[in-house]
Amino acid sequence: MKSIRTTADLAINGAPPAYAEPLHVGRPNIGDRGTFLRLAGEMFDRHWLSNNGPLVREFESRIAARLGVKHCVAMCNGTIALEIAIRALGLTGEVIIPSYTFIATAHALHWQGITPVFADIDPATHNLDPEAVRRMITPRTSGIIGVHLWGRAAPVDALQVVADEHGIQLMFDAAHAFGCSLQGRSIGGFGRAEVLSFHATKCFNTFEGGAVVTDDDALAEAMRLMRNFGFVDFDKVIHPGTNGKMVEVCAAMGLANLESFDETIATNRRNYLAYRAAFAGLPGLAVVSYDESEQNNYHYVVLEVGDECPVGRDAIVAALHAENILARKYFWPGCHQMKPYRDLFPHAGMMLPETQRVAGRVVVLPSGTTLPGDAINVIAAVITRLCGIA
Ligand code: T4K
Repeated sequence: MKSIRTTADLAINGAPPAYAEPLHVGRPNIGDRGTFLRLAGEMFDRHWLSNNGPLVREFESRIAARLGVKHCVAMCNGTIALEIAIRALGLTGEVIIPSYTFIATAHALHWQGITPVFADIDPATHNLDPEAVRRMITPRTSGIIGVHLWGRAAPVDALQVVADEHGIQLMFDAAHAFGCSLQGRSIGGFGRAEVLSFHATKCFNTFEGGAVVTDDDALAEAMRLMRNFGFVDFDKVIHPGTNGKMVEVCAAMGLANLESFDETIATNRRNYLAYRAAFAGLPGLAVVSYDESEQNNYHYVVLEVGDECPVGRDAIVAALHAENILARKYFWPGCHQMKPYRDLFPHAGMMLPETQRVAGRVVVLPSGTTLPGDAINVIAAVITRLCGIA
């Protein structure tokens, strides 16, 4: 086991950190290189690199089959996929989202002149609280975007009730939730549409990439048009659009990574269980749990630092960073505190007490297939020594 110092020791002794190379949250999982290189070679032979090529089409049908949905519309990244889904659903005015999410959820609305209205979360799940959503509805509200944070399902049924009561749309940002389920059903088939991210840092990646999945034929058709400038034929555009296309080399990466995805999940689960065991019974420290009766991708190992912990979240992050362990404060300070939205809603925090509390106590720890064998013990030792409980 590596020798662990406190940040104070480091400052005094100038000792080197526990790891010479940083340990990252979101270090990419890279599947079988042989499969990827074979597919990339075939792509070069075909001289077909983008624009709905055969690899993208195969990738889309494999994702749709895995999730049990009718349509997968692959895109260049999750943010553009969100924007296209939002536009295809005809959302306007105000849309309710959590503030406790990655900034892309808010930006995808704001970028299109739609106001993101932030509703508070349930501190037990970190997901939207349906009653808080209900409180934020106004005559301008056209929809709700639930986020399955950490891959744990948002309260789909309760949000659908709220949406139906008000005749507004419901879709999901499922960027974290590829490979996860709710009541045995794959995430991907809920609401009018769900948006996936296949960014390099996600448990399953296509370098950059994303997709909208849906059972709605007309919606899928509209999104296929929108991601390719509205073209239906040479010289014929029938819809406003943008360039949201996934390229062939990204689909090749996705097809290669799909082959090892179940192994990736198994590794993530082992890491998650080892972290849970390492922090079990320690005052004020809890690894957020995944429901073992569901499918989970176990990608995010989320440590909550409660009031009973002798040191605060920020001190823990600083101690880990001093050891070159780049733990993250996702999604602090909440979208509502980021400049574009703080300027729009300077007093939003008054409506978001749980968001502010949770955002101040969460630290996401490194995991994934590249995690060194000793890392979980080292990380636990840094934290427990800092807390004076080791
Ligand atoms: N909705 C939600 C709920 C999301 O979480 C996201 C993305 C989206 C929508 C939008 O989907 P995309 O448009 O991105 O497909 C990272 C990712 O860039 C972002 O995709 C992700 N969420 C978010 C949770 O994490 P940052 O700002 O933390 O990225 P960055 O550059 O700090 O990288 C994270 C860590 O990964 C670093 O420690 C470095 C390491 N890393 C990164 C890359 C790209 C590597 O080791 N290798 C790499 O190739 O946002």
